[in-house]
Amino acid sequence: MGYESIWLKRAALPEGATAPKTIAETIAQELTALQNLRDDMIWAYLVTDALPEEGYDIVVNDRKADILGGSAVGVLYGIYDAQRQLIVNGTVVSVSERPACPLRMLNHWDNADGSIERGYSGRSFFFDDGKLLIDDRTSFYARLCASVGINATVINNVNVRGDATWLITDRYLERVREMADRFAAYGIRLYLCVNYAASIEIGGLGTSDPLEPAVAEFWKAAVAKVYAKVPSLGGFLVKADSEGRPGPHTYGRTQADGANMLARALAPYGGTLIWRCFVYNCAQDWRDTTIDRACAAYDYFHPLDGMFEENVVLQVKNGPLDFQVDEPVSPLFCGMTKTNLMLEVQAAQEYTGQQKHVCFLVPMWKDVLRFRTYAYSEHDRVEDIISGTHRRGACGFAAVANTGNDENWTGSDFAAANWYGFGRLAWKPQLSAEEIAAEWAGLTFEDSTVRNVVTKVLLASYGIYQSYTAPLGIGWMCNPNHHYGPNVDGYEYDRWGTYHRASCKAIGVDRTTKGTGFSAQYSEPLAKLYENPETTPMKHLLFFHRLPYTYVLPNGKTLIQHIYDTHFEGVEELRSLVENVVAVQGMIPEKEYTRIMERFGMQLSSAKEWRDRINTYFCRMSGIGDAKRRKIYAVSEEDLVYPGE
Ligand code: GCW
Repeated sequence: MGYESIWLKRAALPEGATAPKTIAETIAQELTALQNLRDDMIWAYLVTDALPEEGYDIVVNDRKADILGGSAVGVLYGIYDAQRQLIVNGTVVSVSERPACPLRMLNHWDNADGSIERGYSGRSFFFDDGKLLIDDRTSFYARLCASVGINATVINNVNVRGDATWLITDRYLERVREMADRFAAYGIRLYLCVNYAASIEIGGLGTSDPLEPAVAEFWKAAVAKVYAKVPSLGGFLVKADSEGRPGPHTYGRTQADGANMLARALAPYGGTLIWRCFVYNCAQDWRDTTIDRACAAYDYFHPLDGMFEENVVLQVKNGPLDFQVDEPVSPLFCGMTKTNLMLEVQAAQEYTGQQKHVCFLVPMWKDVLRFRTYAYSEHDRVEDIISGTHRRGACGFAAVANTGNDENWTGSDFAAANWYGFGRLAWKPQLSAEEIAAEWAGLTFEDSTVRNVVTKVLLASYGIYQSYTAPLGIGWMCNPNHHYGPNVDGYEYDRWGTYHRASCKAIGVDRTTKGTGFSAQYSEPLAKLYENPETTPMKHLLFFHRLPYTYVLPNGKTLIQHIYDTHFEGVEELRSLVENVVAVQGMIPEKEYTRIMERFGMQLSSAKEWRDRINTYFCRMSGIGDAKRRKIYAVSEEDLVYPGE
């Protein structure tokens, strides 16, 4: 086929299998794949009303296994579970599974011309040159998604421009339907991103004011046309009033006005309107220390809680800024108890090494999911909220996808574990990072030593990446625009609201009530905890506080020494991680091994660059030397002091 079906490659489809057109055909193919994995067992399946729609039970009795599903999709998920068990463990045991999040969705930032915004794995396999691509890869993609329980996908970029604005018109709808049918055969619903200003750009109106009846009429007619052609469409995803995209603010209207107008057009067809909360002022003056981008989403949306239509879901990025290596959880999860919420994370490694660095994000996502919001008297974790525990309407979990048309789908072989892990967590947030890493390694590699090494590499990778990049939750410090590699002041005097404000004495933005007031957006006791550096989690210390380099951390080190130590140690830990993989060279297929080593080479040189730039910058800035006298590029030893010596 010219490309690899990564973690399912050992669940071989029947010889000559063609893209399934219905879910029944998919089940038949996957049952054969299952049979091929274990042909001495009898596999049977049944759809039963006794189970929730997407749920399944596997009941194993000696040599017979019954797969019961609440629907055909439930059965399919059960079959994938059995395949997984067989590949990873060699046996299958009885299980009973129900998905946690109702919506388990990928967001692709693919443009109609075939480029991918923040794509690190080649070009789009959905679009090329203004056309929709539908081929075997479409179905392989759906297979991979369905195998981890992903049930929704948005194929076009949230920045909807040019041709993509026309996806909801006759120009594309025939092909959109074909695409939707391909996905439906795997239980996946297609969603589209729409251009909020479509009423102007394709509707010929002079406005996209949500309260203007002609605008609502435009959308009603557009949606009617879309559903006449593509009845299975899940709905729309919208980025409005964000980074130059149009939105209701232009007309002095609220985010709720905009979202509700579109939601009403979708409601008669059962469509869902997903509206992003990534709204902030991206034309800030760096001189103005009173504006804090971190506050923006909550400031805009919290006053609107309870004012959204039932078929609106607000999609909230995990942190208040933008997919940095580590951010505190968005306070919107504390303050929107009357609104359907969806969590958005980024599997595409925009700020986490761009799929050149190994960075398994599941441990970070787990922290977000486990986060207690204190917004409810019980079941108040983010994972409860996005599972719809407190709401009737749709809720869920979305990841910005990290795929492209590279042979291995994700550029870095290890990055596939983030795609895989996202799906597994959306299905079952209680799975541990260790379980997910071991599952993925077990599915992807055959040798048990390799599986162990890979699991270890994945689990260590996030902490290592964190240690050699921007310290203690402060974020950014990367090169502007493309966001790869270190540049401490890259965003310091820019318009994006992303400042560290380092001086010769201190670093950080005071986001307590004495500063920008961001900490007060959280429920108690969180607000109080974040108010004080001593009770703020160390990994987010510089997100909330401005502190002197001599501040003593809970680990007994000064802030500056901690920066030096983590940066030196991070690179050394990375080196030893690479050595672990080198040690199993002969046990990994050569092509994969070569690819992995190439990426490690890039990661190592980039990690060193991060280490030296960060250490040197803060050494020169603070005039404080490294107590351990390691190599830092201070201009002159005479410039430095060594406190306590
Ligand atoms: O992280 C930023 C990216 C933009 C992206 C934006 C968003 C799609 O740098 O490329 O645009 O977030 O999430 O909308």
